Amino acid sequence: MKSFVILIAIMLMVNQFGTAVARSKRKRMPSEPIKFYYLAPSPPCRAVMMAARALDLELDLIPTNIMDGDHKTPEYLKMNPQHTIPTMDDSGFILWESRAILAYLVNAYGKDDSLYPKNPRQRAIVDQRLNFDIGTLFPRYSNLYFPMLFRGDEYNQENADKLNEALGWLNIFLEKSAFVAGDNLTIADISIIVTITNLDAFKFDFSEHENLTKWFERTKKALEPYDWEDIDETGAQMLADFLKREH
Ligand SMILES: N[C@@H](CCC(=O)N[C@@H](CS)C(=O)NCC(=O)O)C(=O)O
Repeated sequence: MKSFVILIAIMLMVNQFGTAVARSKRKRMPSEPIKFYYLAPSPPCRAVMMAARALDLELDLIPTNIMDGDHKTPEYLKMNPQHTIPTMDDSGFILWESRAILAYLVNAYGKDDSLYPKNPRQRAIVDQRLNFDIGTLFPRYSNLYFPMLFRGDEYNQENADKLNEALGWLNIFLEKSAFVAGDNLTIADISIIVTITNLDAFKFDFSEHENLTKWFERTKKALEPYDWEDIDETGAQMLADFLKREH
């Protein structure tokens, strides 16, 4: 009798443990599709759209044409006074800044933490790369290309050299790992690739950076199932066509 009771108790514990594991692995989903204010060629919008695909999240896409001032309407400014795209609205929770959105989506809806690891040191490296992206790589890209895209200015060699220096640092980050923040794809790769895809479409030659060139091929492949071509390559090509028209 005693051993029968113990057996039942063990079975109950195993069952509860199994249920807890199943619950922790079950994916949380938004109660309704996340509203996403975007424009197809916008690099930060492209990063979030690919991450949403990787997380199997449905976005309610709301085209927001910054050329027509859709981002400066009173309604938009009430939501995001900084008037930037992308902006997301997850059942009333509003967020902008693409890298913050990427982190939120993985934290809130990732079935695991592989895209944004919880381990403090691994996460710190992802954060360092994201900060490098927003603070160094993207500004150096935009210093070179924004004047060309939006003012029709000439190519500036000094700004190109600065951009190339940042690419050199990225190349060094990639000496010891397959992806920018370790051995697997993270949101840092997804954030950084959109700039590199633009450079590729603009025919900026970064082939001297071998690790970077190999990483670009590897990351494109990793993102293929999440519509890299449709989202990232197509968006970059739109910008490249615009650049050609300006020159
Ligand atoms: N750091 C921001 C940059 C957002 C940004 O500047 N987006 C551009 C389009 S790519 C924009 O909204 N420009 C219009 C404006 O700033 O008024 C992010 O990553 O979300």
